[in-house]
Amino acid sequence: MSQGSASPSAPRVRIMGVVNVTPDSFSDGGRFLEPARAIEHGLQLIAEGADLLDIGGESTRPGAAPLAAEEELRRVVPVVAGLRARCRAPLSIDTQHAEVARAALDAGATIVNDVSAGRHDPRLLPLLAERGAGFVAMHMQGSPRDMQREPRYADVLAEVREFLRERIAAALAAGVARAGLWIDPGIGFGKTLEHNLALLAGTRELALLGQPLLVGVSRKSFVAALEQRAQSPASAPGERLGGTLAASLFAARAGASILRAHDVAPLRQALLVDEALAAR
Ligand code: HH2
Repeated sequence: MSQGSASPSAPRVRIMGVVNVTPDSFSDGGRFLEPARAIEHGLQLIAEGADLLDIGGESTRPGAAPLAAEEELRRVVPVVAGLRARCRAPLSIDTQHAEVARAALDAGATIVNDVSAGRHDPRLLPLLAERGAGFVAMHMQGSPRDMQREPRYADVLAEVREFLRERIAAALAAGVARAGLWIDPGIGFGKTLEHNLALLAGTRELALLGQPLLVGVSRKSFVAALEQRAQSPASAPGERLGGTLAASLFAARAGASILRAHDVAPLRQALLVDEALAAR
């Protein structure tokens, strides 16, 4: 979980490639449900420059119903094991369930990415401590099923900052190592367009919390919401690369350490150019 670049010419910012082993993810559901296809996809993302992979078996898109842990396990474990056998990149498991996390850690994952930041399953933080696993603690208001109904904050940046501060303390108190603890504002998770923009604009402030900041803007609906606000048609998730890159570079320049991305090659190219120019 080091923050340094793998080689002097690689981008400073790390890229976490997304491998969704689901029938219903918002942007690529059903494409990689077969384990062999998901494994090939993960290897392709590494070839494109991903520094680590995030493997998920449950969609957390707005409105998604919770999935039984057994089904989630069935989807992700063969993919984690297959990738572990074929690459050296760190593997993260995107889950809210301790039993899924445990099986994925057994199969070779070393990081758990939890959109509930350890609140959904009280067994998760002790498990991470016991295994010495890395942890991504993300902010979400509500649950995926209801989070976009009417998200409300008095001051979204202050509230998310306080939440992340509290989850850092909870993780450390449970015995999770500070060196493996990342935080994430949870773009699109219980947030309106204005909330998402305020959080992205506050990236520098969130980075001051002292733990590496992970940001996931890839293909998210705030891009389409901005198009609609500009009286143009809303793009489909697979058509949001321009907006994704703009938000990614903004977050990277403001101190994000890791970007979670579906489209790794164009993001890496954009980061290389942006970092080279910023260094002049
Ligand atoms: N976004 C998604 C899922 N997991 N985890 C973190 N830490 N940060 C994020 O921004 C984040 C996340 C949503 O993207 P995706 O996995 O492509 O969609 P779905 O949840 O529909 O599978």
